[in-house]
Amino acid sequence: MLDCEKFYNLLVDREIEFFTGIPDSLLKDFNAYIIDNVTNDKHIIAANEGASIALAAGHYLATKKIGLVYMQNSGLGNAVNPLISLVDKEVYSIPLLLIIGWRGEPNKKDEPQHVKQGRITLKLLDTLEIPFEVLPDDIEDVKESLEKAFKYMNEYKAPYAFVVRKGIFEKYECKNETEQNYDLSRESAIKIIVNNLGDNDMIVSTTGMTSRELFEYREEMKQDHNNDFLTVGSMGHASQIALGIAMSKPERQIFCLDGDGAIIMHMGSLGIIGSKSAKNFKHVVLNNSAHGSVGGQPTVGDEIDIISMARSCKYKVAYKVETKNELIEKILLLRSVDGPALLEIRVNKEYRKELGRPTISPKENKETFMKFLSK
Ligand SMILES: Cc1ncc(C[n+]2csc(CCOP(=O)(O)OP(=O)(O)O)c2C)c(N)n1
Repeated sequence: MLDCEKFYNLLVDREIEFFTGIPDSLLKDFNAYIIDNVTNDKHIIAANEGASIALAAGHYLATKKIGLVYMQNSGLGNAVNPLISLVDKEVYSIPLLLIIGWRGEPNKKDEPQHVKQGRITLKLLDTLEIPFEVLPDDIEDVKESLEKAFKYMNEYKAPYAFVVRKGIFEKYECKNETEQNYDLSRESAIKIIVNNLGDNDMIVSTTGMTSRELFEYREEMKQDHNNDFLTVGSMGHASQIALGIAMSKPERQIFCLDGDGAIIMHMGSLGIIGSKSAKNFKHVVLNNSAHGSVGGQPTVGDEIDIISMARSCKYKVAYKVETKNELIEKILLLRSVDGPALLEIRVNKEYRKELGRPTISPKENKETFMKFLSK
């Protein structure tokens, strides 16, 4: 296993001073180390993985120094365009070091949304003509690997990648945790929402623990999952799935249960929602100002004003709540008002450690959801 501090020091020895990316559970200890030890002007948790590539490119243009970009392999899709058309050696030729968490590594058990991504990760890097190595788990081997990586990046002025297997980094506990003292956790808010929706109201839930908590609550309540589309992958797109449904099913109320990290990832979608005036579109943002599902790394959810954003994107109404009673009142109101409507709920990032995962497959979920939606 790798000690996060030793790995970080090897990078610093190579003059890496700029870190950016989107968090991943496989990289969470290394990520926590960076959060604790790199100042905010040299570590940017970006909106999405493509934006991280661009940030590292900007850093290089300004300093001639190679930046480090970290991401889960799910994020490679978001990064492909700037990798090919910005930093590629046939375009601006900008070196950067990619650290990619390898979810869905072949022959290791993982969730359905990670299986194909895991299988094609190395092939995808090959196709992108980005040389890579699976990160060794011995620090002496890492030194040699870094030697090779920096030789390549300096000579060809192009990206180089390390693919990181599960369990490579030793545990590192973040010391810079921000205190949160809201009334509600994400899970308790989800329960209140479910309890106050109508039998025919449909939910599209975002990637990560929101979908898992929703699934578990239905199980606990001995309810079926017909009303819920659990967006297990494609982070940041739940609102557009919901909008696509809302536009074609005006007689049904469509609730998107979103996360702050997810709306920030593809924030432009808010403008599209506002422009479409779907009366039945109801956007619920569970704002814990963190990527809660992958380690609780901060988002800018505390700093931006989601309500003003919704209003300026032409949502008809936007509310913000922090307490249980306010939530009950506003969720009922949300059902009755004309949308597009948004409700931001401030929640803590805490979660249940023993939280399970959906036991129905994505295809089963799709089929039962479509059947119920067509009724
Ligand atoms: C494109 C992409 N990048 C990264 C991930 C890894 N990931 C899964 S959930 C998550 C955090 C989501 O944060 P937020 O929307 O705020 O919801 P929370 O987990 O806090 O409830 C991340 C980064 C992913 N699934 N897809």
